[in-house]
Amino acid sequence: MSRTRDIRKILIANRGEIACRIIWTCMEMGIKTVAVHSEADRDALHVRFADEAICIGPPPSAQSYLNIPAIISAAEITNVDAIHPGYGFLAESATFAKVCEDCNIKFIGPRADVIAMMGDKVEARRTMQEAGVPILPGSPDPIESTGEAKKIAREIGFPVIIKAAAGGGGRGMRIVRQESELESNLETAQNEAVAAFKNGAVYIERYIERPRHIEIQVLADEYGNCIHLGERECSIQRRHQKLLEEAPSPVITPEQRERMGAVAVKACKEIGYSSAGTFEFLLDEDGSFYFMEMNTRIQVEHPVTEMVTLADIVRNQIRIAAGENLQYEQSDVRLVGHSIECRINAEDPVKFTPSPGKITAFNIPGGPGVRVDTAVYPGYVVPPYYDSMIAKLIVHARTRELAIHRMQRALKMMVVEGIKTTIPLHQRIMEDERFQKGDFSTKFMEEFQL
Ligand code: MV4
Repeated sequence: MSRTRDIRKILIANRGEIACRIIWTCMEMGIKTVAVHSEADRDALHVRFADEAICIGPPPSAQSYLNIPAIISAAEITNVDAIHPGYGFLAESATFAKVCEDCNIKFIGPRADVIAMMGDKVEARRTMQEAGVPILPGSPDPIESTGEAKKIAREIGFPVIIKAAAGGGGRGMRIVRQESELESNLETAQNEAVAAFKNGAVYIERYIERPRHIEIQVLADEYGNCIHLGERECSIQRRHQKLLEEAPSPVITPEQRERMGAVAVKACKEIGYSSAGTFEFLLDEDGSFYFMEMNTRIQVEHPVTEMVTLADIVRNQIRIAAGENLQYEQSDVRLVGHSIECRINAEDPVKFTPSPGKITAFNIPGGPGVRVDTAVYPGYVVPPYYDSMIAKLIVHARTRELAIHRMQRALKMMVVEGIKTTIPLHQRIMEDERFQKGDFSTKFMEEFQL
């Protein structure tokens, strides 16, 4: 077994449940941890459980969790070997990955140039096509003129979707159903892209009306070894925020899984991908799948994959970052049972508006097949500055039906008082007939009434 660098101490450039999740694995691996925190997070659990903690700035994330000089200074002062970025914040900043590299601190993730390539959706599409990944018919380059947009839209046929090259996660998209609407939508999309990303480049794709969002988890080491850990079904979302995820997808057959997994693994090898990563696909009603985006970080919903594979994805990220070889081959990966994750947000479940404040009572469900990833506790005050997710409730059972039943009882025993949460919404989804049958698309929540 090779190992090119020792990782004895890791700085976690994040907060909340994912910071605690990373600390769990570091503790199990005998790796020391450094927490960084804003002035609003002095009483946060990641600060309490890390071996050392450093305040990096005022509450707004632009001055703390996104403050590269402050984070690098904390890393230098504490003499860490590596930085784990978690998700969000700097996790997909090619600049941050490059700064870490230049400072001789291992960034736990893929190379900076790979992050940058995947961040440009036009370049990612081209790279994936060259690697043999199916993509939707569309423009090979950013659209330069209305005439060009019309020509391409006629070739692929309406409806089409205009997306920002620097976008992702659903921001700055326009659906166009007929040619007469193309010019105005193109202009709006370009203006929105400039405003949101300071980059007006947009491209066009065929629009799929009722897709499912299926993503494949991969693990790749620095020596070209790569495996996939199956798929996650992420179609149940609202305003491009996922609400719940499951593994496996109720509609993916073993053959389909093998096809999607093989495509993702081949692409990773061709681009020199290393670390954990996720390929997002749109699945059409006829079973065709198309590349949408690649996420070069650990994701919020990684626990459902951990439950059905028994893999620890954070442990694998750390081992890969230490220059170790992947520990298993594809034939070692076995999916067992079914897992569902409900994201518990401090939000009004009807209006989806934030509901920060003091948690007066808090109970975590237990029992077989129940996992809760959280960083809150009774008396904790949810600050208004960050993402509203306060916990992830994850269950595992032998079948999907049993997993739904287990989630229903776990939701009843998950008590959060003092603030509003999305728990009642999840209870309603678990009771929904179409959800129970696995008969849904990304449009599920538009048709759902609480
Ligand atoms: C699409 C699409 C249909 N056709 N692209 C939304 C997030 C961003 N990553 C891309 N998105 C979509 N792209 C084509 N060609 C539908 C969506 C979409 C969606 C995708 C996944 C999960 C939820 C979604 C909700 C609305 C639209």
